[in-house]
Amino acid sequence: MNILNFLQIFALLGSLFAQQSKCPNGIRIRKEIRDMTNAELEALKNAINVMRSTSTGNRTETIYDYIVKVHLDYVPIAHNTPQFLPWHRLYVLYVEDILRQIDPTVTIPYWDWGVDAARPLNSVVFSDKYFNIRPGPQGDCSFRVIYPRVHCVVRNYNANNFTTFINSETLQSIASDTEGDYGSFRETIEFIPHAVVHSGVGGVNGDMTSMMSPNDPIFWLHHSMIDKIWADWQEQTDNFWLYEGTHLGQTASLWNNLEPFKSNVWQSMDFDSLCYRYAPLSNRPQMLSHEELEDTPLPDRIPLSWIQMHGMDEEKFRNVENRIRSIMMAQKEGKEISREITGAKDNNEGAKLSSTLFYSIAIALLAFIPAF
Ligand SMILES: [Cu+2]
Repeated sequence: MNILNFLQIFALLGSLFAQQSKCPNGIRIRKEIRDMTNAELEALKNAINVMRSTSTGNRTETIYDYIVKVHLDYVPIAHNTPQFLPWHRLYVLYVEDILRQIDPTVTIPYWDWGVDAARPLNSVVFSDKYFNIRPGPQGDCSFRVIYPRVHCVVRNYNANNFTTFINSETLQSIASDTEGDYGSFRETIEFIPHAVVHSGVGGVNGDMTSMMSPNDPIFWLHHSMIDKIWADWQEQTDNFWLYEGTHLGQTASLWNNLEPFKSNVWQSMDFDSLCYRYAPLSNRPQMLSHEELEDTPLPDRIPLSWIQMHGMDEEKFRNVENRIRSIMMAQKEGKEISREITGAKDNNEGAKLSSTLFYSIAIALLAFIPAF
């Protein structure tokens, strides 16, 4: 056994031990929304409704509205930056903590829209088991919100012509990429799979299409899914602590603070120590059959207004979009999927090995210190 193997085993034992000892209240299991019982779904809806009816004391603002405002206030930090994934990880966790103060049994489920890619509107997410917000430009007044002005939540899609999403096959190619570049991974996820759901559900002038997207409760399920894809990617060999580097002129450091959460990126990376886990989708076919793939149209292109609202470079965005579309086209034709899904890599191989070693040792030490 060489020293690297030894350190890896040591780190693995350490992280298991660490998760047990750091989580005296147990580990939260986030299920796929279809795997929740009716009682679990009701408990989640009730807790969200308590947030929506509890005032913060600031005029008509509720706790729910306040949380929407947090998202709006941190737009430049949390979008089109390396912090996109860690910031939203802590944001979902923050809301889950509030929900659990209302009902300690609640966790935020994820919505695996990859499974629903071909027929998204058949998902339980769009049924009254969850929040059945009816589509239309006027909004659904069973769900009222106040930012940026008092209105009824809008999902402005057309049920006869709803976009498809990025399917599980394509997501798996993205999440199993071990070429080791966080910057390309983050960009691929944020640009396309993330945006297609926001823009598809929100449509023109819908809440999910805006920076007030958490106004629509579907946001939590969607961002839980985005976080799960990142967690799946982190669990690939050597990917766990990948973050640092210079990407698109932005310096990404594990020591960067993630305001307003009083945490830095490093603390957000290790989801074990944040005391939650994603349960895999139970016993359901995740991959579409070849016939279904052939029948499924490609997702709609992301409107220019979305790209501009996020300050993203249109050419770069369309390159990523075209790469994903060509992979989906190849699937339809029954070809092998390319592994080169996240495109050009930054050159950070050297940094990768040394940081992996460093963090293996760091986790192991952190895990064992409390034992003495
Ligand atoms: Cu966001």
